[in-house]
Amino acid sequence: MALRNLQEFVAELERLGELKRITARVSPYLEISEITDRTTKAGGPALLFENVEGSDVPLLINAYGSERRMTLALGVESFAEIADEISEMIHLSPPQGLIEKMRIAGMLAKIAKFPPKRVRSGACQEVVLTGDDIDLYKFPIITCWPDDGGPYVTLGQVFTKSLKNGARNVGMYRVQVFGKNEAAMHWHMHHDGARHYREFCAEGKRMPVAVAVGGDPIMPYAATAPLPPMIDELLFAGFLKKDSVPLVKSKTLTKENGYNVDIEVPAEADLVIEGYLEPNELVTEGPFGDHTGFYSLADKYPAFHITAITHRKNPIYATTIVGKPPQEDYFLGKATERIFLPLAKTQIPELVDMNLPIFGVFHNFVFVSIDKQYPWQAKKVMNSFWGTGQLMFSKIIVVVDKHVNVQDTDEVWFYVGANVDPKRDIVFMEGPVDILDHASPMHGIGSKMGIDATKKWREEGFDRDWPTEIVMSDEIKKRVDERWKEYGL
Ligand SMILES: [Mn+2]
Repeated sequence: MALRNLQEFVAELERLGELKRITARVSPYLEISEITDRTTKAGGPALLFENVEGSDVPLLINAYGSERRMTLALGVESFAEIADEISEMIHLSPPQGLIEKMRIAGMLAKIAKFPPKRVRSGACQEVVLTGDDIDLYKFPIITCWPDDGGPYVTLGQVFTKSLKNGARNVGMYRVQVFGKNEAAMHWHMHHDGARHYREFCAEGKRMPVAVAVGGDPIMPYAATAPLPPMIDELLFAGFLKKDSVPLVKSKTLTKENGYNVDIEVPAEADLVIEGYLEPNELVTEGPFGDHTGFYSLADKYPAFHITAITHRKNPIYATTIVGKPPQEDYFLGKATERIFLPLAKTQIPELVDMNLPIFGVFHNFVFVSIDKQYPWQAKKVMNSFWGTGQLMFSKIIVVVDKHVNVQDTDEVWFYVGANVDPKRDIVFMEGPVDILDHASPMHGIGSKMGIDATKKWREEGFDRDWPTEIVMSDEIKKRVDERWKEYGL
């Protein structure tokens, strides 16, 4: 059953023994971060800090920090449930050729079955603060790491609209807090929010932006899902929930107030920060201890001027930290890896499974198994990855044969060691890299490496005999299984 808001999510986590309340007084400056880091790395529960220095608002963190809690947020038993549904959607539709367009239209129609709906009022506006009453410091906004530039809103859903066509985008971008009504908006140049901002800059217009925190537990996931720009994250959320996301009109970001677009916000949110960006007004943002395990350097990003804060009467402030893995964001990424695998297979049909291992922080490593049917297909697959959406940022791709379990990283390294002749099987490519990659020679561009760890064929120029892998016979395995107790081991 889909959960409607953070209050229901917290109650459900607590019922399942997946949440711990902390009543000891803690500081939002680094202390919560250290407690959370230890808890996540130990596979611990979601944490609800009820007594944070300087704020009356309780703070929820690590709510997504396990596969179980992640599936709970998505309202399913397993990621496979959603992946299977997407698979079915793909296969129900005509398979190929000219009909491709119709197939995509059919999928879109299915995804669009539960569009967001406007409602008259929402819990997110039970309290409305404007003018001098605006104060971001009412909320327990944490400073995560010692060299961070300041406190950051880390789990905000950032609502923007295109100036050109009014299309909505929801992204998860961090917001650095500078004062009670001053902040900065951190989005990367390839993010949809940044694209919208460029449109407003080009026309010299003020851009309205709302940042929602908390609310429906599906929203942080929808905001991070790698959707193409033409798919509204709220349609995807509706598809996942099997229900429409209720929206209310924001209090200040409206055409009546002189903006070119109206911004709606999720009715169930705990907190909404409304504000605007001036065209080309940039401030120094950062540094920030990032998901790479290193600090991202300070750089210039849009200043975010707050025009209103609205919140529930009893809000919960949801946040997260990123840093050296594993962190909570790994499980959001894992959900994407599983849910989007069937879609990746439509582009890369030989793909059997993929794993973005925890130590690879999403883009440093991708382990891929393929059903190899023709010579040098592993190299073809590498090129497909480097040409597909956000997978283009994959720095090191390892390709193995279909029987290798890519979820077992030691098993992958075993085949890299065993099957690779480095000079023959390693290829290099150049192109865009993740802008957080600090090792690339220049910001945002660099090289990538592919390792072909599949069995080599004669057709690939390998003219020795490839040895047979050692595997015990099924008959003996079965016999030993049956007699295991007898051995007294
Ligand atoms: Mn988007």
